[in-house]
Amino acid sequence: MPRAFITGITGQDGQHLAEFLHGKGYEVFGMVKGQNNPRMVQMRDEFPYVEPVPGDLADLPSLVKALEYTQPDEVYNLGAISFVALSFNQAELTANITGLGVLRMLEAIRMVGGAQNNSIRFYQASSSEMFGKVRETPQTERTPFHPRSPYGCAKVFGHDIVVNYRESYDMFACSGILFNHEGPRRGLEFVTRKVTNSVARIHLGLQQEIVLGNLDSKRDWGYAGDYVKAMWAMLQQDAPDDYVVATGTTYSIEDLVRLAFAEVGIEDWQNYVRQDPKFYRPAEVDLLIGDPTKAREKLGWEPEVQFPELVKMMVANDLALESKGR
Ligand code: GDR
Repeated sequence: MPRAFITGITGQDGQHLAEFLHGKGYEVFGMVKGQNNPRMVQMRDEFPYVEPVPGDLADLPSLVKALEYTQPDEVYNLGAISFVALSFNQAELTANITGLGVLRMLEAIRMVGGAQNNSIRFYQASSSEMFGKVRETPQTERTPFHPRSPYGCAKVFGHDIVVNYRESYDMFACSGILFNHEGPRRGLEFVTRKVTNSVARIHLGLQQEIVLGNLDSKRDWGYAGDYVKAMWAMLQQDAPDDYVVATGTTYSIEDLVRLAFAEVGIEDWQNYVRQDPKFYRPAEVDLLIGDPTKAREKLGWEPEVQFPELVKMMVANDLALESKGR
């Protein structure tokens, strides 16, 4: 039975990946930080097959202990401060967890012996936020980075240190440059879920309006359930490499809002949306659109869910949740 160790297990991607790997016959271990972590209760109920293991990306000895205990074949580093807006307020914490956390995990793998014989395969969750103020469109694995937030800067460090450890120590370490990926498990702080949940609540008479920031930025949005399959596929190749994972299409926040309201039969969405500068970011990423050619050709990976279908799925889920009082 192959063994997988996942950081960020309680997040959206951790949940999808745990489910996917369990379906493939893996023994799944999930790193859980903090004492009495409230998300653990939900995890135990929904994913009883995941064994929780204590650890923290800020604490190298805890990572070493976790690897010694779990003896994994594959490590997926999904743990991070992942909310871009928060990273402007907690820049140092973001650099420590989202950036240095990657270095600590790589060091932990070397310490428990994985580097010498390539026995532990490592996946790093890199991000399209690294492209930031994009140098070319669409973005590929060769597009230079120009991050626009402390989060993006930390992810660039994480990405670069993975390449460096791969080249320096011959580690089987891969980065997936994942563009935005969403779904019913997305946290309410991210714009897709914020919109679909608010639309459901407005439809049910539980809320009057949605307050948003910039409606003009464009994102390449896919379904998280599709994207975790690419993570796994990267670690099954003969050689480690980096891959862009995206749909190759882009939509604005305004498109998202229009599509979501249309799901509940509201066309005059402008009457329900207010913009507030507090949701604007000090520096914005205006346009993201990825070129997933390499992932398609080398991994045989293709997104199955396109954006309109994704919005439909998320609104339907939020309608079901909100109508039974969550
Ligand atoms: P992003 O996702 O920053 O792209 O990073 P998010 O959903 O937070 O923002 C997307 C865009 O929407 C605009 N926006 C708002 N965003 C939020 N959260 N709330 C609002 O009210 C709002 N109004 C407008 C933002 O300005 C932005 O342009 C996500 C995260 O999951 C990262 O961790 C990941 O690396 C990348 O996707 C790929």
